[in-house]
This record gives sequence, structure tokens and C-alpha cells, in this order.
Amino acid sequence: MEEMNSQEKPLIRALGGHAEKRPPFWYMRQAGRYLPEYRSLREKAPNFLTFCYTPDLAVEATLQPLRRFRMDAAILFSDILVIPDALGQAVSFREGEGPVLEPIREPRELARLNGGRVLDHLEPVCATVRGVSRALPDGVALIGFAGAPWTVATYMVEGRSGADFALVKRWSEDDPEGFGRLIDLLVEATGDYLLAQIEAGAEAIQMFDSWAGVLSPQGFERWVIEPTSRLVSRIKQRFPQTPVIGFPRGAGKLYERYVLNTGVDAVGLDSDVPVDFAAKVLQAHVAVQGNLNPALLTKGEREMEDAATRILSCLSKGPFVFNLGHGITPATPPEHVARLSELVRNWRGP
Ligand code: 1CP
Repeated sequence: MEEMNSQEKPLIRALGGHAEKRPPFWYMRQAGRYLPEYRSLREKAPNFLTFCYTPDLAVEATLQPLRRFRMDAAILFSDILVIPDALGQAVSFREGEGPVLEPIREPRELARLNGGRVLDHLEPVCATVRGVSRALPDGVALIGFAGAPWTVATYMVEGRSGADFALVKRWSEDDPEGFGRLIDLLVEATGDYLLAQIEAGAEAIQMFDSWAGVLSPQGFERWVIEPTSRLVSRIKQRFPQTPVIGFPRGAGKLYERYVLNTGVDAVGLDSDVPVDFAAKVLQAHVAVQGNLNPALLTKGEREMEDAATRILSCLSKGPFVFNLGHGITPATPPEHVARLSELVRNWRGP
């Protein structure tokens, strides 16, 4: 049997602006600790970054959720913080605590970073992309990803998650030129990395801007829209056919500006975006993806099903990819994910 080419796959068609009768679906953080088979695989590596840099393990982690739930897309198993690691910043992941980085807080500390080693350092991630690409079930698309520069910078400057962003906000406001050099470095490194993922077999790209929502409108323009649009142009120059999904979580009213000014093909909606607004305003310009509240997936039952049905009814008339509004949480029962996947797969219109 001949393999389906990328442009015929449901995910790629939807991201390209087609309204599919049965919308394609996948879930942010679809691999991970809510799956028992992930937890046992994870024990085979001494720490999380080594796990990400061991292609056999990362390929298997990428494929695990597909076997259970038959999504329309696989997402590369890696993390957004491999970029600071590749730039030479010390990054570690502590159990139960999340990532810890040796923080960079002023321009002179940028000298610690080296953009020249990024591709060598991340070669194992590209090997994972090639491995998944070979093993992909027919019709399933492979999504590559990176953190958007602003979000990666928040971790690099604060040094951990769960911070109040006081330090990164202060640096970006008080010394936009110095902070801009960090962002420029990230645009460059992230662009190299995403192009390498596409060369290795990624068929679409998602840029996670998980902390886009903490910026003022001016900050959003300068640190979210501007760097994202530079990255999108660089990708489009080399690979005009590869769709780019942007996920500016928490952008609220600024979602529209993001869609109009970054050049993304599709936008990921967090759970706070009203679906009627998305249908009327955003879907006129790009494909939309989202946005079931992950807390409802953890809960399951009628509430989850009713919410998913509302989203499908409202957004599936235009180009649409069903997803969550943020990542699956570790407490989610896999049976709920199975039930939701069945609901979406059997959807044939309201
Ligand atoms: O030991 C473990 O298993 C650690 C848990 C874990 C996993 C499974 C982390 C630590 N990262 C990942 C994988 C991951 N991260 C993927 C691939 C898997 C998939 O999607 O199926 C992806 C796409 C990410 C992206 C990611 N990492 C984001 C953006 C999405 C989001 O959730 O907003 C962010 C912010 C991170 C940073 C990160 N990595 C891990 C943790 C605990 C965190 C911190 C999150 C926070 O600050 O709240």
C-alpha cells in the first residue's frame, strides 16, 4: 500500500484551512505521567533530559498514546527547555518540583550561552523525529515543536516554574535592548532547531507560548508577536508547505492581533477563549485548535462530553483541530481520554 503524503493527512488539511467533516484531534501533553506505560518507560533513564536525548525511549514515548487512542497526530517527545540546555545553560528537572535552571539575569551573563552548538547538541532529538516518522501509522501526522522565545526566556531568567515573573518582566521593561539580545539569540537557535526538525520529518510545527498571557499589550507586541513572526517567516521561506500552529496561552483579547500579525497558519485556543468569538473572529483568518478544559477531562462524565460537544458544534464548520486548552494533567484517568477520543472520532456534525 502506498503511504499517504503529508498534504492528504487530515491534520495537515485542517491546518491548511479545510473544514473536515470529522475534525482531526490530538492532545497537548498526550504522552506523559497519566499513562502507566509512560511511567515504566521513564524509569529506564536516570533523569528527564537523558530520557529526551535517548531516541529509542523518546520514540516509544511519542507512540504510546497513539496505540491507545489513535489520534490524528503524534507530537515529538521532548521539552521546550532543551533549547536553554543546548545553549549551555545548566538545566535540571527535579521530581515533583519541575525544571530548575541556573538563571541569567543581565546582558553580560549572555556570554555564557553559545548558539553554535545547538544543532549538534539536539541531534538526538532529530534522530527521534526520524524514528517516529518511520513508525507512524498511516494518515497520522508528526508535529514538531519548540517553546516560543518569550516563554523559554521566562524560564531562563526566573530559573524555575511557578515564579511570579517579576524578574523577567523587570528586565524586559527596564532594559529592552539587553533583553532583546536574549530574545534574538532564542529566535536564531529556535529557528535552526525547528528547520532541523522539519528536515528530519516533522510535518507541522507548534510553538508553545505558555506564558504569553502575563505581558502588557506593548510587551505582547514586542516579545510575543515580533519574535514569533520572525520565526514563522524563516520557516516559511524554506518550507512554505509546513503549517505552523501558534499557542499564545492567556492572550485574551490579543488573540486577534496575534493571528493577524504573526503569519501562523493555525492558533491554539486556551480554555478561556469563547468558542463563538473564535468561530467568528479568528477562524475567518486561520485554522483554530482547542480548547476543552483539561480539568473536565480529569473529571470525565457528562460534563466533559457536553463541553466537548459544544466545542465541536461551534468550531467544526470551519478549519478546526480538536484539542485541549492546555496539557493533560498527570491525574487524568486514561479511560476518560479513551471516551473523549471516541466521541470526537464519531462526530458527524450537530
Ligand atoms: O519526568 C517527567 O516525566 C517530567 C514531566 C514532563 C513531560 C512528560 C516534562 C517536564 N516535560 C514533558 C514533555 C513535554 N513537554 C512535551 C512532549 C510530550 C507531549 O506533549 O505529549 C511537550 C510538548 C512539552 C512542552 C512544555 N514543557 C511546555 C509547553 C506546554 C505547557 O504545558 O504549557 C512547558 C511550559 C514545559 C516546561 C516543563 N517541562 C516539564 C515541566 C514540569 C515543565 C514546567 C511546566 C510549568 O512551568 O508549569
